[in-house]
Amino acid sequence: LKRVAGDVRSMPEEKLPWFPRRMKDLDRCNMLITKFDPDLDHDHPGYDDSEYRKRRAEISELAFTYKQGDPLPTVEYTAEEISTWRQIYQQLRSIYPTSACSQFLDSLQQLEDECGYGEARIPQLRDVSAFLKEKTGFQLRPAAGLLSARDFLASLAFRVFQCTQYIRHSSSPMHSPEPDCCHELLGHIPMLADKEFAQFSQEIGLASLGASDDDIEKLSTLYWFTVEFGLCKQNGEVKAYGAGLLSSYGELVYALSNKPEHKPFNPEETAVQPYQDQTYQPVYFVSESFEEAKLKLRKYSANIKRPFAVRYDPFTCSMEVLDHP
Ligand code: TIH
Ligand code: FE2
Repeated sequence: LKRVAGDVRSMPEEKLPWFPRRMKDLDRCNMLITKFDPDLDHDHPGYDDSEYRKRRAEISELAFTYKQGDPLPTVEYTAEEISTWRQIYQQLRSIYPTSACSQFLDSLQQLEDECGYGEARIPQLRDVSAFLKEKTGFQLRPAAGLLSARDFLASLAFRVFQCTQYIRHSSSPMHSPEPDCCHELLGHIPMLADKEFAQFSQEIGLASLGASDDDIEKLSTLYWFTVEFGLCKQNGEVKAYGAGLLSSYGELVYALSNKPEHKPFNPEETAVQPYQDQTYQPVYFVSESFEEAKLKLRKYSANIKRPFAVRYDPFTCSMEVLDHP
């Protein structure tokens, strides 16, 4: 491998999509998808609730004005918001021991012991980010809502996880079609505190940098069926490791029942499986183990065609771009 001179965008062979090279460039990776927007979508549970919409706009503003390196904004949650959180926490907590994978359970225990997790209050991103940084080097950054796959995946390459800070509408605690703080804090954070999972997440991010639209679509589908909705075997039983399951009582119970289809995880097939983002998935992919999912995914990523390779330099928090020999 040798270093590429100059900007990869000036490479003659083909036009490469822009991608972040330094952590600061993540300030440009915040393109929102206007899907499930409480201001635009008539089916959104908060559409008819002007108070809720006002609150959402207020919290979004914190993300819009955030710049890499700023302290993470804190949100003073209202009594109603905390009560939604409490209900979700209690219900999910009661089924985690039988439904969640062991890595999740270990991390959640640590978050409860060391980071103020519990039903009484909604943890602040600032505290959680400091916790994660010590465990796996991941850090958080506030996001105003659902981001484009390209931007979201790119931040993972830097071990930065973009998190929403608002909470779902109180009328639908069991399932939300969009991410919210319950999804981030209960679904993603415990998994990101696991070393192996953190590495797996960063690798998806690295594979996405400068990839074609077609490859981004496949990677985000893989992400969907692993990081969001993945199941894995542990001691002969099927357990959840996907964040979208671990933050939705309704879907977690459903995914582990005999109603949906369970298929073995195989990246080539998984990458082209159509997915459902309004309600529960009709199909889930089951890995033999965590290690298996990671190895298979790494092999898949290595086969994505790009005229260069990237390597993250953790000392300078930047990407080294190398061309192939
Ligand atoms: N459905 C999840 C929940 O109810 O917590 C949230 C999401 C997961 C993936 C996309 S949105
Ligand atoms: Fe998510």
